[in-house]
Amino acid sequence: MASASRHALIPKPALVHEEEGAFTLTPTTTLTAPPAFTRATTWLRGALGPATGCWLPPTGSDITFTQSPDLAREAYRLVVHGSGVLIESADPAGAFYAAQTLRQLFASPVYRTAVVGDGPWQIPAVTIEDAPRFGWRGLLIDVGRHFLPKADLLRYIDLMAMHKLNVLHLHLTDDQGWRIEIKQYPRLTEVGAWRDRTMIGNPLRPHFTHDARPHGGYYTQDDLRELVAYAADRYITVVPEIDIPGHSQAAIAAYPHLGVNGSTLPVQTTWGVCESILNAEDSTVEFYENVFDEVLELFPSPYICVGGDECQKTQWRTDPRTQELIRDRGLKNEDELQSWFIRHFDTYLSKHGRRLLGWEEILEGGLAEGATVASWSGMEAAVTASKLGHNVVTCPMAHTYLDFPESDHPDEPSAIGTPLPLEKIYAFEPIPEGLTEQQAAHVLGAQACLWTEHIDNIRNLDYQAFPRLSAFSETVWATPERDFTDFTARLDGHLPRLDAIGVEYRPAGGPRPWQTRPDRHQADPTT
Ligand code: TNX
Repeated sequence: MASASRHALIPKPALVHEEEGAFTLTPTTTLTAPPAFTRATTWLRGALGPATGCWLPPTGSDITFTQSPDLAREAYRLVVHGSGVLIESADPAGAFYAAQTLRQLFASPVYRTAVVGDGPWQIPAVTIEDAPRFGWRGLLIDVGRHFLPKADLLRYIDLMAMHKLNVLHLHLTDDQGWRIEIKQYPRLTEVGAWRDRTMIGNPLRPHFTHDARPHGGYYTQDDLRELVAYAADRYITVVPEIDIPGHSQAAIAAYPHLGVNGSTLPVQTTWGVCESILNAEDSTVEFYENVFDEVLELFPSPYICVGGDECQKTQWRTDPRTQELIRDRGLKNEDELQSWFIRHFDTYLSKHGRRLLGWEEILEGGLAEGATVASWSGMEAAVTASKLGHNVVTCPMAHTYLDFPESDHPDEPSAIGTPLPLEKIYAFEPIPEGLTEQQAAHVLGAQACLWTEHIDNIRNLDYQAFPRLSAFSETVWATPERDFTDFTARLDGHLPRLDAIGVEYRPAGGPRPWQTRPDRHQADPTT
């Protein structure tokens, strides 16, 4: 434990044993590895080279990667001694995580992108044995509410990899924006990716207003192929989300025939849950099958998220044609219609060898056979679904929503949710109480969520994400015991790494003075 604190390793490895001596990296240090581990070694060379000038030529074996089939999936053993480094893992992902840990053993300037000092680049002799607790170590980024430029998303993939996270849940569509190019339906991005203005502040508070700035953006299919490949090189799976049948107003704005009464709607400019919902015509289902055909081609992920959350069913309830469809299909009510929708895509996805992921509301009218459930309002849906034998991912908002403010300090920039301090996210336990061992095995893992209604730029994204994401990484990677004092001691050594990268995390002392709430500024009094 003491040496884990000394090396400030985050997430904390399962076992750290300090040895006598130290290893020094020099420009002549060599590296050898089996071809299967090339991704990890390519990454390591690119991670150590720029700041140290040591590029690890393959002409010797000072640093040796070997394949040890006895180790578990994603596990590694890392031994540093005076004359070299030995890394063992069964699979390439384990080798990659060992490489991440190895980088953390160096002083924090190793995270810079050019040589700013001469070293020496010395690391202490140590033996580390490590393996993840969960297979789903996720982060959701909502690029629908505010578009995040591709370069920033690539940077987040690197930050996730640094923390040994392995699932990027990309929330690509919502009422306020459609962010993925679909060749067959160009208006989804021509129209759906842009809005005229944006609500500032929380709709539940008395003083909200609008800015007067258009907002938008989208990823081309080549951008997405690049993101997926960049993530795969870092053992991160990108799980795309196309939200249906609610949260679809941007799509309806682009193609009004998808909506319930065919009337023209703008891309939504306010926050909160919209009334608009897709109609349940066969033609709409076919439209989305065509969309998903392109999505599947871009994203090799075994899981595809179809949303299913926060569907206001008023329009379905009051629309005669929808009521007729409900009767024709032998359904009882609107909840069953939603399940009919989701079941259709469950069948579609399993036909294509994929699995459906949906938010907990997909439980409402009966759960589709192959569905995995993301439990977000709390842990109840995780309990229900795992008792039904379905896999679940837990992301209860009170414990994992990084758009929630860190404190109730008036200068916190976020404007949604209740405070989620560092200590609370660090204490998060991904497995709900009251499950048998067999039911608990359905918990694939957990994810933190960066919803972006109130996060319109990368500086605020950094501020909301860190260091809470560092704490979260430990809840999904490390063994279940938690020691917040030990964590904060390691965090003291971890923050300089984030500084070296240029991450504008929230300092422990409180909000950065220039990051006051956006609704204090930019308000256009005429709207
Ligand atoms: C709930 S979580 C939502 C999101 C919001 C978020 C804000 C979920 C499935 N729906 O649409 O962005 O709260 O915290």
